Order: sequence, then structure tokens, then C-alpha cells
Amino acid sequence: MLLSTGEDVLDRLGIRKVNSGACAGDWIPVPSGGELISSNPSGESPLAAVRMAGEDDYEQVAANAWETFQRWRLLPAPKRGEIIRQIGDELRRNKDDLGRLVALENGKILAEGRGEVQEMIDIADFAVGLSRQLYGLSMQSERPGHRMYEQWHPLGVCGVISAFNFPVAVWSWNALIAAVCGDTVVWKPSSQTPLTAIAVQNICNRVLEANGWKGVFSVVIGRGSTVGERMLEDRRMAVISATGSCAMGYRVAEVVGRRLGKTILELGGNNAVIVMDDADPELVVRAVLFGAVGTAGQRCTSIRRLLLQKGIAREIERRLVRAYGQIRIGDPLDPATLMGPLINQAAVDEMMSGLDEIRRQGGEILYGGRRLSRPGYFVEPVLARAQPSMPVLQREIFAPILYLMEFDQLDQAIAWHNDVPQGLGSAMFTSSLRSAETFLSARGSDCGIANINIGTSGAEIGGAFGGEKDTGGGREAGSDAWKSYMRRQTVTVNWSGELPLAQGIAFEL
Ligand code: UN1
Repeated sequence: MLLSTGEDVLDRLGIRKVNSGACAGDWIPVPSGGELISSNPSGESPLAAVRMAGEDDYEQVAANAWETFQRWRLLPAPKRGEIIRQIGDELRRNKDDLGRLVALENGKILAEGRGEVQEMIDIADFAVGLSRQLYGLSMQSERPGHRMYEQWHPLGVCGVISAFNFPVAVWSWNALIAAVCGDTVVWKPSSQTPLTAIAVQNICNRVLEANGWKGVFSVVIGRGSTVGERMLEDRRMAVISATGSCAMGYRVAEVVGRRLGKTILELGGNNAVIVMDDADPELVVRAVLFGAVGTAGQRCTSIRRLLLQKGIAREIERRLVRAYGQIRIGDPLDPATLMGPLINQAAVDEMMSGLDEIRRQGGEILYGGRRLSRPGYFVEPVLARAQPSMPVLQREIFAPILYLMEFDQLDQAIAWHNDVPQGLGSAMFTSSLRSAETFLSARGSDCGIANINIGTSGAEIGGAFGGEKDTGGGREAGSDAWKSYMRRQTVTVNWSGELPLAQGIAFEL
């Protein structure tokens, strides 16, 4: 059943049995980087094959993106926005198919697959508006007859490296904003999810070609060790936006930093939620369920640590164990399913060795942790009682494991909350204004995202998305994140006919 549904969708999205993995305006017919098979993590047959890009194909893609940039940067921003508007429309037309392909190739449930495409549509709308609002400030000059202001120019080619867990949305946060800013974009998607990238490229190609702008968006599917490294070293890539593990981010920062290129890093999270005694338990359980079990715990925003105040801890624990027992695990395309498979065997192994570590360090598994005996990478989500001192808590295990801990006082909870290397998302559940504002104050959460009475995952695109510490410091999507894709130019115009110097300096013969 899965396969037949899959084949129709693949066909409509322009995916063949064997696909080119490199597009430089046009798809390169036979890229040289060897074959990659994309399989369905739900355990059905392989979906399709991709011929990966080799270094020569990368060169062709990068050269084309650079050449296209020379012209694209001169097109007025609102006209660039009009093309992004059309891409948004095309995404609307393909929302169901693309959402289904995301579910097929990544294993997230259909509702989340569609949600991801909706996120692309939302950012397209945002980018269209932004294309008329790339504002600079004007300043008061200290010199008479002088005008000072700043303006924003396109930066160059933007390299986007994306992860398997949000195979299409994260590209769009970067690419659609970068494009209205006047940059061209080269995308290196995860090798776990090449088909969704090819489908998105096909959607973009239709719009770009109709407008005479082939090559604004391009894609290279290839190995990190070859294509990825070339991209990091490539000076034409003025900014590299990378999403993935902290280890990957350190490498990106090092190589791009060596050439003083810009980076936008969105790396691991280790997100905690603090639940105060005065919280609404119903709200907590619903939010935690979505945040910890959604996308099978494979979001960088997933809830990993739950800090419960003593008076409410038992009740939340009881309710969660009951709720976890009712989670339907299975075929992501079945509307009744709440949790699909993990992405691959390595993810299952990482989860299982994480569970061993939790037990060894004195944690107690309250629920779950078995692998389901059926094809595919299906596991039960886990609730584990933990102590804040357990070393395993310092690390992001990319799987549905939720640690429960008990605390007395808010200050203690905030200290535990911040005592991890990562700093992406955070939340508190409370009905107390004082607790909420303490959490949001400078002595509260140290994360890039802080929420009250909602979970850590499922952010809207309108805000700037990203985090501090080992999460990498980058910001993508809404607010003024667009500034990372442009260069700022400070301008002083002297219309006075005199030459007064700043700081009152006299310098005359
Ligand atoms: C990610 O997991 O890399 O806030 C991104 C969220 C989504 C994006 C997650 N909008 O959960």
C-alpha cells in the first residue's frame, strides 16, 4: 500500500527511478559522484536512486550560481519577491504531494509533513513582504551638510546545508529569504532525504524557468567529505547556513572561519521545560506529548528534559505514563498514527546505547524503549526518571527520550535548566506572572527561544529562530534574520562644499 501511494507521488513530483543529484540551472545528466539509494524508514522497499554530485559537478553548480548572482543582485528586490510569490503559489499547489513525500522519505507523520510544507509557504509570504522592507537606518551626522545612512546589498552565493529531520522547511527559511535579499543559493541536503530536495528543486525550476531566472536556486546531493568540504572552502559561498549536529557545526565554523566567511549555525538542542506547581496539568501533558514525541523526538526543538516542581511532579508523571501508553506508532501515512519510525538503524542504535547509559548512571525507565518487531526503525518513546547530575543529560540524543526530574525552588530549576552545553529552546508552564517573568529575565533561560505555557517545538516562522552556546548562535527565518544574508554599507555624503573632519580634528597645511 505504501509503495503504490509513493509511486504516484514520486511521479507527480518529477522523481524517476534514477535521478540526477546536481542541478546547475538544468539538471546535470550524469553526475560523477556514485549512486545513493533513498529508502523509506518505515521498512518498505527503496524509493529511488540518485546519482550524486562529484567535485566537478559541484564546480559547475557553484560557477553557475556565482554567474547568476552577478545578474540577480541587480534585479529590484520587489521583483525578486514576485518570483518568490510564485514559488509560494507552486508550493500551495503541491502541498499534499510534497508533504506525503516528506512522510515517505523521512518517516514523520503526514500531518507534520504537510505542516513542513506550510512552513515553506509561510516563509515565502514573509519573504515577499520583506522584499519591500529591506530597510536601512539613517543617522544624524555630527558634521554640517553631511548625510549618513546605511544600506543593505546582496552578499553573494548562500550555501545551505540541511539535515534530514526538516528536509524541506529549513532550506526554505534560508533560501527564500536569501533570494529576496539578492543572493543565489546552493543547497546541499542530507543524504538521508535527497528525493524531497529534488522535488523542491523541480518546483522551483518550473517557476524560475518561466521567469527567465534558472539557476537562482540549485542543488548538489553528494558526500560531506567531498562536495561538503569543497563548499565550505569555496570563497564564492559568502555565507554558509548549516543545520545539524554540534560536531558538524564545529567543522563548518572552523573551515569557513579560516577564510573569514560568514556562517549561520543552527545546531543541537537539549531543550528543557520547567513545570511549576501552579501550572495547568492538562496543558502540560498535551504540550509535552507533541514536543517530546512529535517527529519521533527528532527535532532540534524536541523537549528532552522536564523539570517538575515537587507538588505537581507525581501527577504529571502519572498522566504522561498513561498518555504514552496510548500513542499509536506505525505507518506515517495513516492518519491515526502519532509517531513514525526513526530515520535509520544508526539512530536506533544511538537511542539504545543512550538507554543503557541512562540505566548505568542511575536513571529509571518509567515507560518504553523497546524496538517494535516489524520492518522499519520503529521504537517506543521513553519516559525516564533522572538526576540532574547524570552526564548523559549533557548530550542531545536524537530520539524520543524524555527525562523527568524533580525540584523544590525555581532558582534550582533555572540552574539545572541552563546547565547543558546547548541553548536552543526552553519553556515554562505556570500561572504566576512572577515565575514567568523570572524565567524570561536575564537570570532566567539562557536559550534563543523562551516560551510560557507552550512547548519548545513548533515555532512560527515570524520570529528569529536559533540558539546560543553550542547551538551555534545563528538566527534564521523571521524578525531581522534577513540581515545575515546581506552586507551592510555605511554611507556618508558630504553636500556642504566644505571638508569638516569628524571628532573636530584640524588637519591643514
Ligand atoms: C529543526 O528541528 O531543525 O520549531 C527545526 C520547530 C520547527 C522547526 C524545527 N518549526 O519545531
